[in-house]
Amino acid sequence: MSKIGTKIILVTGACGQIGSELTLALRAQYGGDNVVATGHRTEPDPELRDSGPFAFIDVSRRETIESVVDRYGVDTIYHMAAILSATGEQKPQLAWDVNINGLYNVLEVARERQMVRLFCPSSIAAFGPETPRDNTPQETILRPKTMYGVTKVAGELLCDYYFHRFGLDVRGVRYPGIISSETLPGGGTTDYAVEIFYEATKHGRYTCFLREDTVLPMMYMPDCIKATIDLMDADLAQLKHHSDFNLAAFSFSPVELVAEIQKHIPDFVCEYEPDFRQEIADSWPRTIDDSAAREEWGWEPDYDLPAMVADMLEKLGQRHAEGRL
Ligand code: AKB
Repeated sequence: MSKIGTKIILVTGACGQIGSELTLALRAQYGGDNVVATGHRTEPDPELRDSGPFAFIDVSRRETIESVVDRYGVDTIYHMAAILSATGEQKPQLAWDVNINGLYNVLEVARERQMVRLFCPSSIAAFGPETPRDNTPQETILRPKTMYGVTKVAGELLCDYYFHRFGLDVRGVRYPGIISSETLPGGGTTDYAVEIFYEATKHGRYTCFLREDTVLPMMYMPDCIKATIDLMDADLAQLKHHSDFNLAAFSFSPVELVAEIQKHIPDFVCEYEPDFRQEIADSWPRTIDDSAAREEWGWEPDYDLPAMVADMLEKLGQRHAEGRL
């Protein structure tokens, strides 16, 4: 049950790449019992399972969300469950169902219960080949060519509709590719930038599914968590945007990332075999103008490319040495 004056948070997609680290960060801030982690099918890892409540929900079945929300008295949701770009091209119907019907269910549950706040991420996938690719503006052409991108644009519009029409305080950012050392991503086009660290650490070589010169916007997980929590904590009166903030940290191509890794592992070898994900990457921006996020809620990243690479290799190297990779 909700305790008077205490925020009760639910995280969907809590076993995923961002959800798993976000849940632990929220539990550290608000207390383990006040953050309900939910997943679809994946069993939570021991740290997630033992640090607070966990429940299974299927976001495309509204009653499964309602029963967990009502059981715990949830008043704030971080809706991280989604099908990403590459899986979305292989299973477009599933992407629509999870990303659109799932979001609609979450919005309706939140509206009916007059929740305090809801976070729903968008992505650089909201942009398309007609969007300016360098320093992509906050307000620009949104004509994505992937199903994932279509659901992200529709999701941004739907979230803003709920804000203006029903007064539901929905917030979101357009995440770039996220690089992390704890939970592997799944089904995205930017996943190479995580896989490469595991392969470099374990085997000293990697075959990249994007061309070596494909520049994409990226961000390290600590900055991703900081941005997510800071936007949710921001003063509503300062926000002119709500669900569609551009967000940036740094951009690089695979060959630039390889060169940075080679500063730590000189023998590391990378080969390139572009597949269907190349076309997706070619439709996304290279660099992002995130001045609205900086002005409206003080966004500023802590990590650049060299700092991120050093930290990733230190963390994975330690796990490898302990036989835990
Ligand atoms: C993907 O590659 O699909 C995601 C994203 C950029 O939203 N990481």
